[in-house]
Amino acid sequence: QWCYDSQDPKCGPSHWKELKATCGGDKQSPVNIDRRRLQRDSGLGDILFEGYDQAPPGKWRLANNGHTVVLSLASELASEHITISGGGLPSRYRALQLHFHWGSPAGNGSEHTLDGRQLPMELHIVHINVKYRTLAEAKGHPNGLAVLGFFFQVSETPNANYNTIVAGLRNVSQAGDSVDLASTFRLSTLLPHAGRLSGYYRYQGSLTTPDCSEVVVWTVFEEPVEIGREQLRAFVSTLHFPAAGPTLLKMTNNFRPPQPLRSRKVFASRA
Ligand code: SG7
Ligand code: ZN
Repeated sequence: QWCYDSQDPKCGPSHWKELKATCGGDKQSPVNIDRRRLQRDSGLGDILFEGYDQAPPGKWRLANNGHTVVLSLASELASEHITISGGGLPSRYRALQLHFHWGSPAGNGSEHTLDGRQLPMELHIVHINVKYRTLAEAKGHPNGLAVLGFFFQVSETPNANYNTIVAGLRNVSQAGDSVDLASTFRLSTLLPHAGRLSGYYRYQGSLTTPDCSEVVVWTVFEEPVEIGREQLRAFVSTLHFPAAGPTLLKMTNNFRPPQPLRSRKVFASRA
């Protein structure tokens, strides 16, 4: 089984390629975004977010999958109308789930880095190409998935839009736990301010966990989401990795470090 170094360095990211050869491939994620080496692409207009601004018909489900906390819709049908398109994406994509990567009380935990710097936390919204029915099918195609990445910035005041998720963490503190959230909220409320989403980076990469399938069109936004210091602390201190022995291990540093860019280019939507 794979893990993060914070669980056991013997199954951490540097060993993933021994389990799945793809994890040692040439198009792996995350990467460092070196802002001096971007290629501006005027074709990268605004992404069209549909269904992001409506409360979904069903309930949100929060789950601890042993590697992160995942938010998805309790009924998969409910996400049918939450889609992204445009912005140079090769197709329309439907939202599947979102999850986070974070650090520890001592350090930051984003997966992508900006000019070599890690940010406190990163949100990933995973979407599937509407041409494909299942994740397994999408994994067979280079444009099968589109993941949106958002960095977090710590503020002294809480971000009330994250209250429902943060309050739910205590119900999913152990691996395998899941809970249906009582309150409904719109996905757009978890994003940075609408209208500040036109700055983003685009490159072709992979899932950041095994099997590391190289099927992801990545979009990483410039504008960070603000989160309160105490809210961020709730992620670091409430959740646990699967127990390996008698003692519980807090879920911290669940990020993969940047992978070589090799012959790839990172494109920028604006100069
Ligand atoms: C997290 O990251 C989970 C996985 C996800 C993986 O461990 O969110 O998803 C589920 C449903 O457990 O894997 C296929 C997939 O979405 C990798 O996603 S990521 O590349 O965006 N970090
Ligand atoms: Zn992720």
